[in-house]
Amino acid sequence: MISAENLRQYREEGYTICRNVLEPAALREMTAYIDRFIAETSKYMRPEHLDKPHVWDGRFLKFCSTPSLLDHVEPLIGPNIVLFSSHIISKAKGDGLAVPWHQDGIYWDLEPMDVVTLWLAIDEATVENGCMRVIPGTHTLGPLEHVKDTSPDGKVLDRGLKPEFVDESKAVNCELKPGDCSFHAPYLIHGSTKNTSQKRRCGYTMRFMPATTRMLRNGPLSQWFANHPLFLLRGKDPAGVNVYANA
Ligand SMILES: O=C(O)CCC(=O)C(=O)O
Repeated sequence: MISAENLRQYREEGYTICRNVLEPAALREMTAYIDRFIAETSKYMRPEHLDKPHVWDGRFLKFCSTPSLLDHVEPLIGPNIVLFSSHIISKAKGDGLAVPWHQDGIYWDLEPMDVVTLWLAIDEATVENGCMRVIPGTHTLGPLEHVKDTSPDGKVLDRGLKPEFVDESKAVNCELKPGDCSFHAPYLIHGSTKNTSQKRRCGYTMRFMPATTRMLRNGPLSQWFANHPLFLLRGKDPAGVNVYANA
């Protein structure tokens, strides 16, 4: 379960790590399904870019609804849990793209920006294979300026933070074993290096928000969000600010 120390760290530092959030059998099932999904999509999509698989494939929606995962999310955002998005980001051995330093919140039209990302390790994630790196405490800075990413390594996102906002000397490596996860807040500065190792690094990110967060369908990013489905996975909808695809 998530501990009081996890909650303190998430609140004060903007991230925290929990071990063994999935039963071994559930992890095996998810890993086998993701392996097959990566193989099937490999002809037309890099494995870092498998965005929103839960929208197209109900099995991923089921994975995101795993009770042990939601039990960890609930103390962070409360009992009414909405799946906002998910993304498989797998860096193949010897050929895994870097993720530039960024803040997730600048890509989202949410009000308030109350959402938590659960980054589930499918493979072991280490410094060598490009585990996620975070800069603790930066989640309170609010949105910062991002610029077109021109580095030869950072190609998963088209934009990265202006270098003046990133103090790499303060970065923490989120090293995880399969079945562990990290949680991070929307404005936490984070990124990862490319994978030149001989081990794949696959993670499945799931982004959850409380039912009180409104997703703007006509906001500045409406080309992404006008038709983006939300799923109420646990609890009720007392706020009534969104429409849910599974209601
Ligand atoms: O998987 C990574 O290296 C980065 C993931 C990320 O940026 C995110 O989950 O918000």
